[in-house]
Amino acid sequence: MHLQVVLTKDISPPSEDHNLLVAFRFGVKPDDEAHPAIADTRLHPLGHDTLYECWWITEPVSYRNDGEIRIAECEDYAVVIQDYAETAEDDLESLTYRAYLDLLAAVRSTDHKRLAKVWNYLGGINDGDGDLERYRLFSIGRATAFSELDVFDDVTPTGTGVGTCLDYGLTIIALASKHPLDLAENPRQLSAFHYPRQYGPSSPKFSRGGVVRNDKHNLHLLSGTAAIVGHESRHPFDVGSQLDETLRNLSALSESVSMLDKSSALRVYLRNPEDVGVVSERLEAELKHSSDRVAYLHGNICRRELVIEIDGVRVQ
Ligand code: 3EB
Repeated sequence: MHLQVVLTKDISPPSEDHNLLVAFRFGVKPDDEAHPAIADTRLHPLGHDTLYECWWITEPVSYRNDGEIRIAECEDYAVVIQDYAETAEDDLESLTYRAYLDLLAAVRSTDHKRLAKVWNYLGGINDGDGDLERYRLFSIGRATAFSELDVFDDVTPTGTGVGTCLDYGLTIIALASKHPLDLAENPRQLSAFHYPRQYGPSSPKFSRGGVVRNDKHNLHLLSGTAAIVGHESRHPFDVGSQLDETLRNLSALSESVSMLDKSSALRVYLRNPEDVGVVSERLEAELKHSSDRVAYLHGNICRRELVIEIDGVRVQ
């Protein structure tokens, strides 16, 4: 396979022809870890000390730094990794705004101008009340940068926005491509970029799903998906019912971004680590494929009543 996305305990290529486009690390950094395309998500994997989601591609990949930003680039894709330390005193809105301006500049410096997916991991996502909640401040910073740089709703990339439980700080990992990107919205859900005012001064700028098409494979991208129908949260704090609703949302995304088969790699974010048993049992019965393609991660969801969110990719 030209591009392979695999979950492993260490970083070792499936063959000599494979190069690392990006590796998402969940958990503890091993002493011998050294590769320019590893992103520390600051999320802890449930049931493991360390887990990597590795994206291996049979193309040469070049790695460079642009200030604090890391860029990995190959024929078909570019990945941009940004990692900002932060304290409770810092202004998350302006940090996010500057991070996204830098992100878009970095993407535009590559051959891959189309932003396909952005994973956002931020500490203390639910800290602060009302419009001062950190997720809302983050959303304002991102929306302002997108608007200034003409990233309009019809080209808004797919996204994930999840809270890390360890520290404050903002980690942004972005995937861009020169290939066509077909974006999709979910008929069961209001587009996030149209969420009403009650969820914050700026709507969250992400598309629900998308497919990057090239002549070697199609890459299906799924945004973080939770138990939201229309724009409202369903089944507050009830993990079993939220899982069912989330799976209905995933199925309702068009066939083309359907994730539920054995060529997908999923991330399941759980607010309460003790839910991993019940969730993994139900999910794996539903998916009919083995657990080695699902990462269970301790993460907070952008609304306090939500306890589970799922995102993933599939290469076809
Ligand atoms: C939702 O549907 C859940 O702010 O980038 C999912 C995916 C969510 C991405 C983001 C937020 C984001 O609104 C939360």
